[in-house]
Amino acid sequence: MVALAAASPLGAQPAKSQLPPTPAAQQIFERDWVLMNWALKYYDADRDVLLEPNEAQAAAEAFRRIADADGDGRVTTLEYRQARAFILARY
Ligand SMILES: [Ca+2]
Ligand SMILES: [Ca+2]
Repeated sequence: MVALAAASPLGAQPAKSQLPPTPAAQQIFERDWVLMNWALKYYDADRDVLLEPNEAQAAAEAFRRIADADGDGRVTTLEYRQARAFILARY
């Protein structure tokens, strides 16, 4: 048997020019008022007291930088709790 994986042509699917904003970013804040207050305070760029998808995205990225203590790119439940406590105490 011969593997021909490298020879397969590209599929007919159109390339996506951009990714849609992840709803997950907003859910993080809708679920937790501590994080929502923090996000609105620092990332509500247009000051309408609503966290639009782009603002939620920026806030989620900032939160991940704060929370991901071991820098593996993932926020575990423990890291999430510690970051939430940190934000609650400091902001
Ligand atoms: Ca806003
Ligand atoms: Ca981590």
